[in-house]
Amino acid sequence: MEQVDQAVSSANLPDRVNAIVAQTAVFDIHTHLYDPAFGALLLHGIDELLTYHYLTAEMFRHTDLSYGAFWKLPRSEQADHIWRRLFVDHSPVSEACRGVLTTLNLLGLDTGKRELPAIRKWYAEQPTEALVDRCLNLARVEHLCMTNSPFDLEERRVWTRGFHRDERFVGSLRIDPLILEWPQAGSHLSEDGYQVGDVLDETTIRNIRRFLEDWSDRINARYLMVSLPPDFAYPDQAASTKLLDRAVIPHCQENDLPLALMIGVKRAVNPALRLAGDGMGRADLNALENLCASHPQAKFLCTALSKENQHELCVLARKFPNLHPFGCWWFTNTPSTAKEITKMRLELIGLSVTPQHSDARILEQLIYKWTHFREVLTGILSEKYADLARTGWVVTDAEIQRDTTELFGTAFEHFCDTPGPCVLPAA
Ligand code: RAT
Ligand code: ZN
Repeated sequence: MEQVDQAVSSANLPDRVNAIVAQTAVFDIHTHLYDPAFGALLLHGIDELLTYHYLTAEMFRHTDLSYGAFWKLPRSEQADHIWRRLFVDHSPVSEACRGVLTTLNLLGLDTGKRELPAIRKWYAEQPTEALVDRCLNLARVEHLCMTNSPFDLEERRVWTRGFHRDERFVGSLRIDPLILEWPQAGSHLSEDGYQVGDVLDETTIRNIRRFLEDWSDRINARYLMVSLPPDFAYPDQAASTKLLDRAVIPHCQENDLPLALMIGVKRAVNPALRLAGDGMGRADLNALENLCASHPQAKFLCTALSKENQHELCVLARKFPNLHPFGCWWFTNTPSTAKEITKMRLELIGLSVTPQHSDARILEQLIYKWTHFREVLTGILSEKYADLARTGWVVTDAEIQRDTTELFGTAFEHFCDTPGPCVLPAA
């Protein structure tokens, strides 16, 4: 009798898992979206969706237009061009194209008619605030992290002016220029009133730390973040090692903030493509291993851009509890690769991971990025629970809910909120 019950409960596992995964609220831990108070910095609308840099790069594989001629076009004509080349001349099967259609479809628009003017007309009638609510509700995103750069003048102006915060939009402090472009980045700090010199002496380090303190406070940062090239090395003779060891990591530890590392991006491989021109490479994760080992009381979030780095990243996470892998980043955010990576992570480190972030740059992308990932996760969890059921371990709905909640945000929050995960008594 017990045997039969187990067979029944594992037979409808995909439906039970789907019902739970589809409804569970998400904390999206890395996006490029902004609190609506930032006005035009929060991108939305069909022209932004169609000119997303993932789509722009794909379009240039199908056009006779020169880079220069394309960039001179007004945004709506760029969007028309991408629509014609990627959606009309060919079936839109790529993940970024499909994403536009999933998004429009879930917003209630008729994609079957293939009429861009009708879509534009609908958009013109949507107040931004209502669109924000609608997108977050459809994506079931409860909170999301912005990417906040004190090196961006437009953004800096809004923070300095001050505004009433929308609690759904959480701050994160992005510091790429500080780590990767020292001493040039120093000019931003000087303009901001922090006296720094090219040489990283005591005074300069003290002022960099004040800068980090002030900005972490101002934006109420959940973590600090930097994206790194594949050849990033640590420790190293470069300024980055000194900056990490003497300013960034001590600041993170003192304030109990994780440092998020996004490893593997080669910026401007084809500069003519502008934002779409970044590439990637397989990184040397010895740098990450050295960071985790030499700063056991610091906390590192990490995502890797190369598919080839994913296994090493998981193995490192097994060795270092102060390392929390997250997200299928950028070129790895396609259903087949996200499936492979997520499955491997669950198999190697169980549920102590945040398997996805959206990286949405345009508000409505939250809808497709989360819809598509929920499909991937449903398949993987169903398979894993079915494997367990065959051993006699049948999961309850409450347990499926607990696990999904963990993957969609509480594992991340727990990692952020647990002080010094490695402060273990010596054996
Ligand atoms: O995914 C992207 O949109 C990339 O352009 C990058 O923004 C990347 O996610 C990053 O944060 O550096
Ligand atoms: Zn990003």
